[in-house]
Parts: sequence; C-alpha cells; structure tokens
Amino acid sequence: MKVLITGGAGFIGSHLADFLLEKNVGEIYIGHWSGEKTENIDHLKGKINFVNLDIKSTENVRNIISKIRPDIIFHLAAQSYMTESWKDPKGTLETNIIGTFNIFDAVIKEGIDPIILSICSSAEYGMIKKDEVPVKETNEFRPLSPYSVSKVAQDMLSYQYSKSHNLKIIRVRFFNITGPRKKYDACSDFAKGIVDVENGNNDFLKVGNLEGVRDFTDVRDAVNALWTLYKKGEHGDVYNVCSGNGIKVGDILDKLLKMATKDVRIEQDKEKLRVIDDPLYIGDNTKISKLGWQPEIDIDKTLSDMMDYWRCKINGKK
Ligand code: A2R
Repeated sequence: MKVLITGGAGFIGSHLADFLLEKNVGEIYIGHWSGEKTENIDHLKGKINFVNLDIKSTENVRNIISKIRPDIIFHLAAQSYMTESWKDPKGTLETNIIGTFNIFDAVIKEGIDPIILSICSSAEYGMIKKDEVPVKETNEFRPLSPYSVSKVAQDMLSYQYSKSHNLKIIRVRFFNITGPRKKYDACSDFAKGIVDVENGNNDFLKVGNLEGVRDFTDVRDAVNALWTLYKKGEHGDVYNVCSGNGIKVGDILDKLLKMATKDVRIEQDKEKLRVIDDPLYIGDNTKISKLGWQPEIDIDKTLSDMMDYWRCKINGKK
C-alpha cells in the first residue's frame, strides 16, 4: 500500500508519519514543500520517502501523483494559521482551495481511486452561538477569517468531488489539536515561554486572552482518528475530531505554571489577542465515536510532553 501525506513536514503530518511507520502500513511518502523547515521529520530520513510537493503547482502535483499512484492521500498541506490569513488572504485562499483542487484534479486525470482524507477545520463554524455547543457537523458555517473561508471552500470542494466524480473523500474537521512540535497556539506559546523563563532567556511570560474556552485533542489521538476514519469513515461524509470537552485557556496556563521549575511572572499582551477571538469552541464527537474512536491522552500528559519538547529544543538536546 502506498500512502501520500501532503504537508507531511508540518505538525500533524509529521506525527501521522510516525504513526504510520509504527503501524508498518507500507510505502509512506511525505510531501514536503521546498520552502518548509524539516525539523519535524529529520528523524524520519532514511526510513520513509520524501518528495518535493508544492500543492499550488498543478504540474508538480500531477507529477507526484502520477509517480506514486497512492492508495491513500492524507491531505494536510495548508496555510494553516488564522493570523497569517489576515496578512495574506490571497495566498491562503490559493494554497487551501486551489491546492486542494490540484490534488483532486490530478487523481482524476491519473485515473486512480485512492481514499482521500481532506483535512478541514472547526474554524469553518466560526461564530458559534451558546446554544449550539457542543457543535455538531450539521452546524451552520459562519466563518470569521480568510483562513476559515478557505477551509469552508476546501470542505465544500471535497463534498462536490465526492459526489460529482465519485472520489472516495472523507472530510475531517479538526478542533484544536495540540502536543509536542505544535507552534503558535496557547498551549505551545505558554510552554515555550515558561521554558524560556526557566532558562533565564526571559523574565516574564506574555499572555493574550485567557477567557476563551477551547476543545483540545492530543495530536497522537488526532492521527489515530485519521486512521479510524480511513478504515471506517463513510466516503463523502464529514466528521468532527475533538475531545468534546472545553477547557479555559487560563486553566491551561495554570496547569503549565504548576509544571514550571521557577516562578513565572505573567504580563497581558494586547497584540496577542486575535483580530476576532471566538469565546467558546467545543465540538461534538458523537459521529466519530460511533466508529470506535475516543481520545485517550489526558490534557495533563499532553502539556507535560509539550514542556519536555520545549526543554529539549531550547536546551539543544534531542
Ligand atoms: O508553511 P510551511 O512551510 O510550514 O509548510 C506547510 C505546508 N504547506 C505546503 N505544502 C505544500 N505546498 C504548499 N504550497 C504548502 N503551503 C504550506 O503544509 C506545513 O508544513 C504544512 C501544514 O502543516 P502545519 O502548518 O503544521 O499545520 P497542521 O497543524 O499540521 O495542520 C494540518 C491540517 C491543515 O490543513 C489545517 O488547516 C488543518 O489540519 O486543520
């Protein structure tokens, strides 16, 4: 069996590669963008295949799909940052929408029939009303950023291609996925900031909005969810991947502060507040639960592993 992971050098993609390697699923190909850093996948060199893949390039995508002829495509490549999408809306739309189109188009033109996991986002739900929590897959989309709109479009394109071209596409809406190697979410920013203070690189930790409630799932549970969906998900259908539990960002900070080896002074940073910050984000995972998936890793273990990750990284140890 041949597996292609687009965005394989990214946070979730690299964990997925670890998971598939451990499972011994066959030939794994990491689609690695030439502009990308490889720190997440350096440990995989020599164990799996790396291919240069720019999803914005129709020609490049066609060549790669033609050479590999994958049986499974985990499509994770994206401009995945909400804040970056405000700075570069056009680039975000191109990467996330045209990039997804390029994958489907190449699959059709090559005449292959892989199972494709199209990785979308809870950001598509956008402005969630209090009485809609926990959010089901049937919730209305009220996207609030260019990133969210790009993911709605990817989601709908995936739906359309599954219906009009009979492609075996399963849509996945990830809520907040976190864990070791994650950059630029609250858990990661806090953990890194605390380790900086522990090491004397900084005197205090800057924090943004602590009031928001988020639904965090450990990345190792998330990649297990992708495998469950590959095996048992209905083609054409859509699944939330989330814990179903909300935790206040301030409570995450408190948990991490308890793990610190030094007292850490906190300062509020107005620049760290999002352009639009959604206050309540909890998903309903009933649909994927019925396929036998449940998150297994406790948030305390996730946060402790993130502290270890940053301690190793900042202290220069592997
Ligand atoms: O922007 P970079 O250098 O970090 O590279 C990202 C890569 N990427 C691309 N790959 C191929 N062709 C492109 N034109 C292109 N543009 C960006 O996709 C990055 O390594 C990867 C996405 O990984 P992360 O940013 O770490 O996202 P994460 O958290 O792994 O999320 C995976 C998926 C995304 O589709 C999200 O929108 C979704 O889960 O929620």
